[in-house]
Amino acid sequence: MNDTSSLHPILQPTFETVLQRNPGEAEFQQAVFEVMQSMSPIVGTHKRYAGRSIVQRICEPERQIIFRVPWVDDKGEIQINRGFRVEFNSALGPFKGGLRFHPSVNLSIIKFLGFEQTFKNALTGLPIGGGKGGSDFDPKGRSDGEVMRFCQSFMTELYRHIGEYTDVPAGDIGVGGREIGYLFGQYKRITNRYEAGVITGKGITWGGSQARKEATGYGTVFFADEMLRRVNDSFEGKRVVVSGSGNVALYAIEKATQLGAKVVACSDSSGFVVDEDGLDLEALITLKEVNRGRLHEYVEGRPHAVHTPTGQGSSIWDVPTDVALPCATQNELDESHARTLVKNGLKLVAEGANMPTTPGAMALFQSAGVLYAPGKASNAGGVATSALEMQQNASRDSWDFETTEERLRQIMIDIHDDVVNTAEEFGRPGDYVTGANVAGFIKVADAMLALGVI
Ligand code: NDP
Ligand code: 2IT
Repeated sequence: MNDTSSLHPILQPTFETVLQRNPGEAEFQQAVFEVMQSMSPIVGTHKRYAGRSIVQRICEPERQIIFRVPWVDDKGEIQINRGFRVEFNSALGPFKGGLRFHPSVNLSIIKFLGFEQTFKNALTGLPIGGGKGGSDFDPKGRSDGEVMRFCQSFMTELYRHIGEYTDVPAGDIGVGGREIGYLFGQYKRITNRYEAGVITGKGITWGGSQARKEATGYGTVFFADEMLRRVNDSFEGKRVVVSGSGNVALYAIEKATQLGAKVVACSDSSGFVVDEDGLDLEALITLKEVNRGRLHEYVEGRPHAVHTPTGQGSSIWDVPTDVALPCATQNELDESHARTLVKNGLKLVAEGANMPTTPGAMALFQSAGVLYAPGKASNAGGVATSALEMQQNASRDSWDFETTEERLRQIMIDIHDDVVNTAEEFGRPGDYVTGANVAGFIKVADAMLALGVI
């Protein structure tokens, strides 16, 4: 899959070393290969980024922590999970990135996420390094008490590694406001410090930021809106399909609808829903956020809505659409999905999730002339607003929703312009993948070069 011969000769041995050092870590290797492909056209001409082992150093996490998380379930039985925190790069600021609780979590997934996060955070222009963590704990079907006991045990180990100036976690898949509350509560209890800036995604009344919950989904749509504006188009009247129905998906649906689009489909791991009337966001939020329900319940009492369970030969990407916003998980949109989407008239893809598009699908979109934005640019609004939460915590201030949303919108416009200008400067106009990877890489590499051999 990762054809080393397509890389610049300077990068080939570097990538071989990554393969040898990280055997079997398919997701991590995939993420590194994509960045090296983008760097290939420039390492020959920009010698600064070819020497001093800068690419090798960027591919090696600063620190990787793996720990046992024992906890007691409601039946009184002891459960053991595995916890991770990969502190990838702190050249630009404290390690920053979410925690994912999902049964699929392993070291490869956390490393790919931490690697991507490093460039994403650089693109925000805010002083945050990159990291990621999580556990193979599955919150589905667990009671509030079980989730709390798990979070308390997880933080009992994690607390010694994090801090306002060291490493600042947040949410990701399976980690929302409830989990952040339990994690912060335990941190506060162990350390005897109300150190609000140690974690982001907090509740509004205890140090959280307005618009953080909405930020990733809103930011993805703001970014896509800029892509459309660049080609004299807009969301007005567009058909939109959003995969997932979690935090990122729900607020992408909201903002796209506010901008005049009709969002006709969303999904979870059990299936997808199509509602030709346009999805009813209020009902979705009640179902998913308040009741923690499953998506198939949405169609009850809605004659125009259809639910298709997973495993029946079709997927959400069979639904014809102008705009696709993948907001569920990595590698959820493959080459055959991409072919169907293009055949059905797709114009734009902006990733709300991290690496949801496989390399084959990405290549197909680019060759078909579909506007395509990689997650490290288009979903950066979540972590950017986390950095705004840190700013508010540091100044013991809190901003109103409109101010915070406007800051977020401006950050997404700035990232968009930075990515577009970088792609143009490096001879790939309109190529958001090259633009994002090169612009992010340069910011991290320049800081590392200035800081000596770190
Ligand atoms: P949530 O846990 O809130 O929602 C995840 C959604 O994706 C659910 O609908 C879930 O369905 C679905 N999903 C998860 N795993 C799979 C899978 N293996 N197959 C099919 N569907 C799946 O997470 P978020 O919305 O926070 O995260 C979604 C994506 O966005 C992730 O890639 C995350 O890394 C990325 N992201 C999140 C940010 C944030 O601020 N939260 C910021 C930037 C990126 P089900 O309920 O059935 O599991
Ligand atoms: O992937 C991501 O950018 C996130 N899960 C958000 C990270 C954060 O620190 O807000």
